[in-house]
Amino acid sequence: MRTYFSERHRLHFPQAELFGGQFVTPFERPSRVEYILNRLGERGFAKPVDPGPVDLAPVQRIHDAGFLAFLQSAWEEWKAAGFSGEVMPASYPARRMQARCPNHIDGKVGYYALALETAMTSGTWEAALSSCASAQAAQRAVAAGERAAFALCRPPGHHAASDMYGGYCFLNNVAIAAEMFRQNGAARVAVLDVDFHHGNGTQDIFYERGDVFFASLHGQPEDAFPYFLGYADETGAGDGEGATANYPMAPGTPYSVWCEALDDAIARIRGFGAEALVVSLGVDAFKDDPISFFKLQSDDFTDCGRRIEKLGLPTLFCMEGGYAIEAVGINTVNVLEGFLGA
Ligand code: 5XA
Ligand code: ZN
Repeated sequence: MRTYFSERHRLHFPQAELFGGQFVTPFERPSRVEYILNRLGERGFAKPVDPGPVDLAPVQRIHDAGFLAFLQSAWEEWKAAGFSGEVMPASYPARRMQARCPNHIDGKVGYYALALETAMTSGTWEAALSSCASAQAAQRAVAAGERAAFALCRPPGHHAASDMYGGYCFLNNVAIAAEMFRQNGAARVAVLDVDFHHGNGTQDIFYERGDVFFASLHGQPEDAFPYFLGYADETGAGDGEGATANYPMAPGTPYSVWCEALDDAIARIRGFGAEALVVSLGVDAFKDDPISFFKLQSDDFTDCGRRIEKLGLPTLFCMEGGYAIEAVGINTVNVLEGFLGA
């Protein structure tokens, strides 16, 4: 299985994340990918391929034009406003307030952000584009006949909605790739999100579409980020009614329970008749993840990969979260090896 990866992810490295009332070094940091690359090398995977430039047309099909313009110019506008720190929201359109986009960058950031923790810096936009380019290059490889490919995306993408960023995500890589499969002729596509956190952005993008099935296994919203989406009774709307499946699970959930949800999601995807599969591959369901609360062991990720393979679909894996830094490489590669039958 080929890996697609851009060194330009390094352009995104904020110094601060707001966590527990303090500024800490972001959990989502460049060294995460070093652990994954090292593990891929140790296990004999081919050298990663640089994806080349992003194709903006599929990005524009998924994301709002005003949102893309905001991401592109946010850093310059922030500096021009006289701010010397990293781009962070401070004001939000809370309940019963106007949902109109302000002119001042301080207001715009609050308008487009869905969470406070995710800072932007001078290189964030370029890094987000390069992450998306990896997903696109991997998608093209699968669409051209490869059984599977791995996009080592950083920053991740599944929290980004058409017009919102946050949860470390700016562009929704899996949604863009799923849309590319549709444009390439797949009548039905499925997105399976196994990251610990609900893929609110992906769900929101496809909620009213009947051609893309979305399934997410995640920490229940009563207790876990992103808190405000991901309940089991969210099942899609309009043409998309029945094409969303949520599996919220409680603190302490072990693999025995988690994999029953996985099997159900897989059965639903099979029943949907998907012709291609995009996996939001986060490994923060791991027992030692510092910001999550499931209890998966490293070997469980191998079993997860095996079960996904049984679907028999052309499969694109896109990296999302996972912050138990020394295990992130092992757990990620375990999923890929399980899929490959190693
Ligand atoms: O999958 N999403 C994440 O890992 C980001 C969680 C951010 C929590 N503030
Ligand atoms: Zn996550």
